[in-house]
Amino acid sequence: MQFDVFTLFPGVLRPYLDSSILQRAQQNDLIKVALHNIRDWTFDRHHVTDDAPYGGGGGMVMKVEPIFAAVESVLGAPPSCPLLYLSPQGKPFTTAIARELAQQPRLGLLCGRYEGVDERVIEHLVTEQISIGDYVLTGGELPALVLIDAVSRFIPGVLGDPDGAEEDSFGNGLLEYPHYTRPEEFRGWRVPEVLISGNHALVAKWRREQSLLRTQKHRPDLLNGESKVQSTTKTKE
Ligand code: 4GX
Repeated sequence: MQFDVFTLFPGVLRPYLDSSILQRAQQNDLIKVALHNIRDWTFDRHHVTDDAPYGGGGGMVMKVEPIFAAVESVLGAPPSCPLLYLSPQGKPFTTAIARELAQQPRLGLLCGRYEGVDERVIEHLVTEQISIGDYVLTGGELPALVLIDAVSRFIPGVLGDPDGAEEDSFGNGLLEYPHYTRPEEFRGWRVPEVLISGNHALVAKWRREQSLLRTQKHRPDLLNGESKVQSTTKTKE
């Protein structure tokens, strides 16, 4: 799968992509990430990528022409694949969306800075807006990395374990059970005895229970199938 990232700061993505699991995925040709500097598609003397908003007010807006030039020269006019814009105004990113996007052969990701991009980019070039959470960052680069990372985990071979991503939290709709490794005792804190019992059935039962307990305690919304929107209805306990 190929990711094409359009950004004013390609340098901030490279070190993360070229480490650990994503580095190995690129070496094994399971994913390819091309970084495109939007500034390379400015044709004025000062390579201007942003400008003051019409109507006044603070902040700067990313100009429409360099973004269209960059995206259309890389992905075609019109683009031959989805172009996602990372934005707090987008659809909340979930494991289901990550799994779905992993089916695509190619994805364009547009990273905004400042007050965002000229709305004509959203209206006429972007196919979908995605949000990684209800907070505002300084740019779309971290959200793009989050998306690439979460999507790549669903591409067969990226995780060593063949059914890796499906086993994790949310893969099965529950939070994960606790994990331990050696030593058996550290500062008097022992690993739960069941895990060193060698009884695989008991271990499986304990893990299932722990997953349920944790989900009930920290994310009851995942069990009740209720809306992700926090309920304001008061209930006992
Ligand atoms: N989930 N950001 C987008 C520029 C911007 C500002 C306002 C539209 C409107 C974010 C998030 C996120 C920072 C990316 C601001 N675009 N992206 N950027 N949360 O915070 O995806």
